[in-house]
Amino acid sequence: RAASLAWFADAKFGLFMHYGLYSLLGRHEWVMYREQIPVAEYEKLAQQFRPDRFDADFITDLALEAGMKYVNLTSKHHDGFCMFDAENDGWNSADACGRDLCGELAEQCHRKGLGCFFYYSLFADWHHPYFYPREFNPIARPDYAEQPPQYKFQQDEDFQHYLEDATGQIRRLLTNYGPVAGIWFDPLMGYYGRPDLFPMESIYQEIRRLQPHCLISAKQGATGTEDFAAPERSGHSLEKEIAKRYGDEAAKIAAHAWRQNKSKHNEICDTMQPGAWGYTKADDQAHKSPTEVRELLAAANASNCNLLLNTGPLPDGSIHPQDVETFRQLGSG
Ligand code: FUL
Repeated sequence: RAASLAWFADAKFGLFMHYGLYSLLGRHEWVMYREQIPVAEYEKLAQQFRPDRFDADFITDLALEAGMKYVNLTSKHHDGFCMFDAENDGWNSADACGRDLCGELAEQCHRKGLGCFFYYSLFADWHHPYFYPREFNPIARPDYAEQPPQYKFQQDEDFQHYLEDATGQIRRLLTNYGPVAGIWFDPLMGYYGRPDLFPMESIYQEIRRLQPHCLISAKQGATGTEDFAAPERSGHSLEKEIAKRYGDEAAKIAAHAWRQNKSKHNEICDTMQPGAWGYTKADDQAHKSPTEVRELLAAANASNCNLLLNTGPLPDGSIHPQDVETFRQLGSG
């Protein structure tokens, strides 16, 4: 892994993309949760998913033009919908529209020498029947007035069904798409509700067994044994917030992980649209400018971090025209 870590420390700049069913609604990637959209209704979005203008060749050219060295796509966000052939009862892009978007991106990355990372929402899944309930952590499920019939978790053992499926999907990402530069777990807050339910070390071991070069991150860190931390916007610990929400025990775990991780070569993630990672119509005018991006990049690099800069593709998978323009200008000086 030493070579991967050295490569990562040199890379400085990467492209992040939040693309999924939520993009169709254009109201933030947490739209299912925020608006308490019933599971059955949200599922209908899969039939409307037409990523006709998701063009991995174009995206990877654009990343190169901007001076980026890697690309990270949401292989599964909190709605549980997979952007690859996940073999999970149809809840994925391959079944929905015959496109394996992670595969398409991986192929272009490999062709052009870009690192290929996959974001994976391990600590929240609003669709899987056996993810844990809100009582453990309010972000685990939308706050529906009544428990939807699709949600089946009753006791801790049930979580195994979720873990088996999630680890199966991670294994698939690591065996079906060539060399993966890194797996990026999220949302860290989901971990602190019940950290005991997640066998992180064995998941990390399995990743390293399958692809020894693959880097691992879980935001500020779940165990502290991640290869790098990737806090949002500024390199800080979440300890106080975690203490407030989940108590002192959780804060201790967070503090330990952050102590282990903070001196590594890390990554700061930020997004072109203020306040959102997935395409959000309301913020259409307010994307970051090339000057702002240059400042963020310089600040991140000066603090021993890469910048992972997010764009939220439009419903059809095309990159927002303002961001295309900005990324091109970055490359031209
Ligand atoms: C957070 C998520 O909840 C956001 O939706 C986004 O993916 C951001 C990068 O991480 O934890």
